[in-house]
Order: sequence, then C-alpha cells, then structure tokens
Amino acid sequence: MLTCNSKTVTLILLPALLVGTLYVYLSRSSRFVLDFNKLTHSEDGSPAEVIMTHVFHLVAPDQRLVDTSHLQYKQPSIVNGRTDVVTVAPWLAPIVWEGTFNPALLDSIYKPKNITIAATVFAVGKYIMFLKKFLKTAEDHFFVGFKVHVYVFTDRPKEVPQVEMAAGRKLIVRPVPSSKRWQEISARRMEIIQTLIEEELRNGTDYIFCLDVDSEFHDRWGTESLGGLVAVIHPGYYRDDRSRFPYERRPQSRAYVAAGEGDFYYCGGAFGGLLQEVHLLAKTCRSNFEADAKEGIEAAWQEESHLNRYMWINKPSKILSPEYLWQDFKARNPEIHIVRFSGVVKNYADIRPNV
Ligand code: UD2
Repeated sequence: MLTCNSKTVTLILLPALLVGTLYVYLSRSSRFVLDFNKLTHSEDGSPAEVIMTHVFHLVAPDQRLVDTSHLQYKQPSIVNGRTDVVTVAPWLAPIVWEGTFNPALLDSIYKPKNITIAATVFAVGKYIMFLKKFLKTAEDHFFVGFKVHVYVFTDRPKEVPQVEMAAGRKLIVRPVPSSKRWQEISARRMEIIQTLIEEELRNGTDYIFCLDVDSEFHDRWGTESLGGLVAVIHPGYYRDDRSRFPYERRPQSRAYVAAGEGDFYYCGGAFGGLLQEVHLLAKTCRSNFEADAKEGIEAAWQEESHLNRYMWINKPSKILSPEYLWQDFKARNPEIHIVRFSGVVKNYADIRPNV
C-alpha cells in the first residue's frame, strides 16, 4: 500500500503530475511545430510518413465549465437528412452540402482552438480588378469571427485596394513578377504557395485555402470546410461521366489519368486543408509540373490537372460540394441550395496577357 510521505511525493507524484500536465497541454493545443524535412513522398506524392494530428480531435466545449448557458442545437439524425445528394465519398470522406452540418456547433468546437487560417490569392496583371470584391466579400463570409490572414500576390502592389478588416484579420501583400502567359501565372501558384508555407507560415498558421481571385463570396464559408486535405468539386462536371472530365490524357505527363480512372473532377480555383498537407500537395504538383516542362509537356489545365492527379492518388479527407465554387454564368441546379463562392463572368480576351 502506498503511503503518502514526502519521499513518495518527490519520487512518484511530482513526476507523474509533470507528465500529466504536459500531456494535457499537448492534447489541448491545436498547433504543433512542423518539420518539413520529415515529410517525404513517393513519385505520386503519397506521403511516406503518415501525417497525424490532434486537430481532428473535436471537443465540444463543456458549457457548464465555461458559463451557464448550454448550446442548444437540433438533434442529429441518421435517418432524416439530405437525400438528393451524396454526402460521403467511397473512401468515407464527408462531402459538404448545405444541410449536412451545424455551423454554430462547429464554430463552438473550433473557437477554443484559436486557429489561424491563411488564404492565398493571386492578382497578376489585369486580374487586380477582381481583388476588391473578393476581399470585401471575404470579410462578410469567409471564416467570420476567426483569425484570417489573406496573402495577396501581385505585380501591382500599389493598386491593392484598402479594405476594412475586422480585428484578428489582416492583409499581407507580396510582389510577384508578371508574365506574358496566363498559363504560367496560373501554374506558378504552386511554387509560390510551397515557398510561402516553408518560409513564413510554418509555425503560426493551422489551415490554408488557395483561391481564385476572379470570384466572390455570397454566403458562409467557415469551419465546416476544415480538414486534412480539402478539395472542391468543379461545378462544370459533377453530373458528368468521368470519361468527359478534362483530365490530362497523355501518358507522358505526370498529370496523366487514364480512361476509366479518377474519382471526381476538382477545381484548381479552390483547395486547402492543414498546412502540411497543402505543402505536400503544392510541392508535388510543382515538381511534377516542372519535370513535365523540361520534357516539353504542359498539362491540359496546368496545375489543375496536376492537382486532379494528386487528389486521385491522395484522397481528400474532406470534399466541398460545388456550393463552394460555383460559376455566375451557370443556372443553379436544384441541389445547389446555397452558392457560397462563385466565379464572376469574365471576358478572357480582355483580361489575360495572351489568349
Ligand atoms: C480554371 C481554374 C483555375 C486554374 C485554371 C487552369 C477554377 C474555377 N478555375 O480557371 O484555378 O486551374 O483553370 O490554369 O477552378 N491569374 C492572374 N492573372 C492572369 C491569369 C490568372 O492573376 O493573368 C490568377 C488569378 O488568381 C485567377 C487564377 O490565376 O483567378 C486562375 O486563372 P483564370 O481564372 O484565368 O483561370 P480559369 O478561369 O480558366
């Protein structure tokens, strides 16, 4: 039997208390130091080392400990819900549609984690004209109430509009060179995102989303979109047979997807997830794009083709429905109850440096 004398306290209880405190601290903190050197990947980009994180540990705050009011929310059901759409992928990743999640519940889970979300957006050449609306509408709908750092990459830093931002949210402008080819502007984003993560974000940001600038937010885009590797289903092809997806079809390219293969067609204009997952994606797509270029091949849809190949091999852990990137010129299909983010109508001949 253990008697509690001073020797017992020093030898057993004190170390146990220290270990216990450390465990609670580590399991509560949502952030951890990243060691990018440890993250290796195969030719396809599949991580050789499994990325484990307690960010997936979702703890609903115990309201009795916080204050007296309990968060009241609708009882979840496993027999009533959306029946017009598929809400889970064959590898059991959720597909997020309006009506499949409770925003207040999710926000109450993520709020105590004190997370920071980075967003990257490129506004090179005439695309600067889209930036103001993008930034203003992001203030109204993108992770409202959370710490958001928007990184704008542009060759026209002086033309970046002043947009009032709420406390905890900020805009960071980074100059990038212009280019005579839109394909290059679009494709170089992977390299710049990889470098941004390595050089600036690694110890202060939890999640990152990479978004097209010629788009506006119309409704909530929030904590329901958080996940390890997050892909958005392209609005143009989600009702089509995969033989019609515009994957890269030449086997010489590292973005190649053969006929009869592939899951969904994902957008190049919106993707994200945990910092280290997006780092691996950007690094892999960049190196495959550059290796292709050395052999004189440019994939059909540049980085979007490489992203689609990557997401086929590395299945996204959360999939966002086309609500998360619609296109203004498209009539809304009945399953689209809400358009959250949508590409504006644009005349390519007027805004791109080459056609
Ligand atoms: C699709 C994708 C886009 C990209 C491209 C293939 C969607 C909705 N869009 O859009 O992400 O994969 O196909 O390359 O999935 N940009 C500039 N200046 C330029 C040209 C492009 O800043 O002169 C940036 C800008 O942030 C723009 C993005 O690159 O939003 C994509 O270019 P785009 O909008 O012209 O490509 P698009 O509409 O063909």
